[in-house]
Order: sequence, then C-alpha cells, then structure tokens
Amino acid sequence: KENDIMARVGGDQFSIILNNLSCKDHISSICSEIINAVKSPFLFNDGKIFISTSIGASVYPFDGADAGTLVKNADIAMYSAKENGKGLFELCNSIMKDNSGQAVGLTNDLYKALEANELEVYYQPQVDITSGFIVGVEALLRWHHPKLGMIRPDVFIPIAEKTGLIIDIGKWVLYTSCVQKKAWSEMGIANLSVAVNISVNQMRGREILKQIKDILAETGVNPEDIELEITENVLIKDRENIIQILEELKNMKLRIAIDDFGLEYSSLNYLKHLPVDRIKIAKPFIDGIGRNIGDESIISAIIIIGKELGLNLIAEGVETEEQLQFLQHQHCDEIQGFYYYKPAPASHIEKLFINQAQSTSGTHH
Ligand code: G
Ligand code: G
Ligand code: MN
Repeated sequence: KENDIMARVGGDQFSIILNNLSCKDHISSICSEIINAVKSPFLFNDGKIFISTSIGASVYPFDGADAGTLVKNADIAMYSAKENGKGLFELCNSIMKDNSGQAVGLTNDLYKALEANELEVYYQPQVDITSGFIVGVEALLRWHHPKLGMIRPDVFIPIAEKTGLIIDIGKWVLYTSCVQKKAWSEMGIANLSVAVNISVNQMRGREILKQIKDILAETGVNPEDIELEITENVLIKDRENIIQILEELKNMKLRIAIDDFGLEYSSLNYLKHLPVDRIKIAKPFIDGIGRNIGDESIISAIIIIGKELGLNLIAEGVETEEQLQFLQHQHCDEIQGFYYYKPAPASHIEKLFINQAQSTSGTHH
C-alpha cells in the first residue's frame, strides 16, 4: 500500500513496515503474496533463477514498544522460519522470545562463570581393555549455574566459542587438569594420562602453545602425561596453521588424540601426515555393535588401519557387555564409557583408584 515502507537493510535482507493493519491475519496473507511472487522464476541469461524467501514478523505493541525490539523479534521469527524450511513465514511468539532471552542470559552468565567459580572439571576414566585397569581420564567440563543447575558443555561450549570466552575457559580447563594430575601423582597414582578437549577456536593463532608452555612450567607436570583431544573438523579450516601447531605440541612431548573419529571429515590420508598418537572411535559406531554390520565393519577397519599406523585405539561410549566383547575381539586397546564409569568429580575418581589399588594388592576382590 502507498503508506507502507520497504527497505533493503543489507545483503539479501529487506524490511517492510506495514502501517495500520486492522488484524494480525492480514500479515500472513501479505507474506504469502510476497513469498509466491518471489517464488516464480526470474529469467536471466537465457536461464531461470529460483529464489526463495523466508519472512519473520513482529507486531506493535505485542512484540515490542520500540523499533529496536520490534526488528530484533522479527529477526528471531525469520530465523525460526528458516530453520523450518524454505519459503516460509512466521510470526514472532512468546516461546521464541523466551528462548532467545535465555540464550542472551546464558551468554551474560557465562562471562561471570569462571570468576564466580561455577565451572568444574569432571573426569571420565579410560580403561585398559585386557586388564580393566584405569589408565587415563578425560577431562569434561561442567557448569554449575546458580539458577539453572548443571549445564552440559554441548550447551555452553558453542556460546563460549561464539563469544571468544573459549580461550580463557580452555586455559582454565588445561590448568585445572594439570594441577589435578600433579595432585594425583603426589597421592601415588602413577601411569595415568589426562586428556583435555581442545576446540577449533583454541587452535587459531599460536596462543595455545604459550598457554601450554606456561601451564606445564608452573605445574611441573610431565607433558607426556597430557593428551590433547582435537576433533577431525579442526583440520578442515586453516589446515596449514593447525598442522604446524600440532607438530610443535608434539615436539613439546604432548600426546595428540583425534576425537569422534569417523564421524565427519574422516580422511584416512591425514592420519599418516599428522603427528597423532591415538584415535578415539566415535560413539555412534559403538552403538551399532550387534545391530549393524556396517558399523562393525567400520570399527574393525579403523582398528586395523590404526594399528598399522602405530596408533593407540580407544572406543568411546561403550555401554554394554556385548560392545566390550566385540572390541576385545577386535583388539581395541582401551575403552571409555558408562559400562565402566561415568564422568565424575575428581574426589570420586580418587576413590576408584584406591579400590583398584586394593584389588590388585589382593586384599579385596
Ligand atoms: O560430557 P559431555 O557432555 O561431557 O561433553 C559433551 C561435549 O563437550 C563433548 O563433545 C566434549 O568433547 C565437549 N567438552 C567437554 N569438556 C570440554 C572442554 O573443556 N573444552 C572443550 N572444547 N570441549 C569440551
Ligand atoms: O565428544 P567427546 O568424545 O569429548 O564426548 C564425550 C561425551 O560422551 C561426554 O558427553 C560424555 O559424558 C559422553 N559419554 C561418555 N561415555 C558415554 C556412554 O557410555 N554413553 C553415553 N550416552 N555417553 C557417554
Ligand atoms: Mn573428547
């Protein structure tokens, strides 16, 4: 209509202001018209080009009293429309507004979490497949949120990545794990490696090298007892830089493991070029043991190739006796999973070692 406004706000984004609508239903009919109009092919260089549109809308005064809030809520609705497919329209609703409010809140809270001592490192034991003894642990971060309770890293690590907080948090996890390793050594727990997850963003630039050098110097931990877990997708971006960093870490005598192996990028070729010590076979393959011959074949192939390349192999997320037996049969070296132990606070892990020591000295069975 004549008194409506349409503006290009940047890139392929446009804003439309509809004035004096008598009811909300009009919005959806107008949006459908726009979506359909754009849907018909554009002729270009003798060819046809198809373009799809996603629209989100907010309504004054229900979805905001000022322009900023209205635009923000329309944006949230548009992203929701995009997630649901292409060529769709969505009106902002209170669930969307709450969710995005929560994400904003969580981000703000995460800024304070480190200083407020809300982060804790849990450890999950890694077990030698023949002896059943604990030979290592993986450090897994937990956030004890003052209001929301315990939050898992799948929720807040992505936020930490987006905000850049991962650098400080990652450094803290490394430091805490090294201090813990030192304390365990002093308690007489020997031959225990500690694995720490390192995310893609921590591998950008050379900051990680300095961090690790400083932490090793300060704690006096033997670098050979620390393993860094990187996922395969670390290798997709910025490959040259990352390979160089891995090589320097290797020269510092740290161990490197490839986490979630087989899931994404999975080029067997990089295994022979990379300074890797160990492969962690991803849980989805382990889940397929006894159910899916394809998963079983992939596991045995990974183990055979890994061994040929002189790598150590660990299976993740082992939950059943059947999975354990299959992996024993395939000569996997170690396993990690709920079948033996869940991730737990350091104090709990110590008790496991004490029990293990007692059972090997023959006083307990
Ligand atoms: O425990 P689990 O829910 O513990 O962990 C979920 C995911 O979060 C895993 O993929 C794990 O690799 C990742 N994760 C756990 N702790 C850390 C950490 O300290 N740093 C990074 N970058 N990822 C972590
Ligand atoms: O991606 P990464 O391998 O770092 O993830 C480790 C994750 O796997 C953590 O979330 C940990 O809590 C989880 N985990 C470890 N063992 C098991 C298991 O046996 N079953 C399930 N469901 N999750 C597991
Ligand atoms: Mn891991």
